[in-house]
Amino acid sequence: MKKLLLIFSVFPLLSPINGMSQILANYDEDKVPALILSDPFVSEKGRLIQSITDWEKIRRSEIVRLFQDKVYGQIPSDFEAISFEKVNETANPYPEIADLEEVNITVKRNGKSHTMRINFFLPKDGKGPFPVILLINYLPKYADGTLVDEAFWPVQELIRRGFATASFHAETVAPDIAETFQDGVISTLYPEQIGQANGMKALGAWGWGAMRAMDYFEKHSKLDSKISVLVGHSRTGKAALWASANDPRWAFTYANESGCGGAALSKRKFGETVGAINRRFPHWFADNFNQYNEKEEDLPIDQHLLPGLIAPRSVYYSSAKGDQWADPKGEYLGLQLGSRVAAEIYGKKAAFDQGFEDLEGPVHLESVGYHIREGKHDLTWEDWSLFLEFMEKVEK
Ligand code: GTR
Repeated sequence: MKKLLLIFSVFPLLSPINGMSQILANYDEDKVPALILSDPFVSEKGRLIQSITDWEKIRRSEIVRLFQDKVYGQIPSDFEAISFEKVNETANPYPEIADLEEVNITVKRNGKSHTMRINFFLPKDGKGPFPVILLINYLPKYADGTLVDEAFWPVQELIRRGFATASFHAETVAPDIAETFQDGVISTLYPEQIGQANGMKALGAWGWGAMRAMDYFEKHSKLDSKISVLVGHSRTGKAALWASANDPRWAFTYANESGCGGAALSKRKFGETVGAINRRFPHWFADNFNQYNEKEEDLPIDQHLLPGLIAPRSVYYSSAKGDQWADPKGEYLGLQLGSRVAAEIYGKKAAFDQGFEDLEGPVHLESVGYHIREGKHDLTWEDWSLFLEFMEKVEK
């Protein structure tokens, strides 16, 4: 194996963390170690996996268990009751084109309850049933009470195109703060998760929130929850991928610039590394993930196994050229390798032939798609519109 050398450049946005004077990151392709990645099509007992049955019964569950134990932690799904209450506290910013439903979702378990909130817009035009797009939002709630930042969540455009669209703020399920992330759904409903090495952490909790939103969509008479999309950017892109791996009800999963612990291969150690993310955000991943800080080569899996858990449902990744911290090439490779499950097990036209360096535009295949754009780390209209183009092609 090639010897790993790090070039020392300092990621400009990071400040000293946990006593480290600086975060060191590699941005030199020549310094990326040779990759040894586990084969999606060979089971732990050495069985060759070629059929849908063997994939779903043997290999898929092995991979889910490894991601759960070593990377993300559990998403417990049991509870005793769920109820939905419309609250309508905020003025509808788009009364001409959309109806607004603000919904409190209350879940009960072991005599305790947790309430999360979704903000939900339905087109006024047409009877439906409407396809639905859910964004897991992690931006702080807007102080002026506004529900929408159109640059990030383009509600008007989505409504005009005939979608219903909802979002929830990550913090209504689990705060995005290392000291307090448990003070939501985790300590209230699932306290036994606390302290387990593969216990639920913030990314899993946000994924749990997406599942509860889907529980609401499934009961809604104006929605076609079969055409459902789960969208996340960056940290919530990671959460969206893990949620969709656990919940087959999402027809499309779109992770924008989800980087380390999301789309990108950890073993490349390019840009953000496992150690860097675990030190900066100790509340996101399972405690076990710390075992691989500066030891990514020891991981028994890598992110190329994640798209296969979503197959044959559609999965879409996007990157930005100015977001090298998220390792665009590692994101592309993760999807290119990961799409082999859709192609070879499920027979989808999902084989990525192009190398990352040869890309000339978006790659939109039967159930997988990718684009990279100019600019920096952000979820923009360009990202949304290219994803919607992909979706239209798949739906045809
Ligand atoms: C980055 C972080 C990423 C990513 C992102 C975000 O700085 O290192 O892992 O999740 O922020 O959520 O915006």
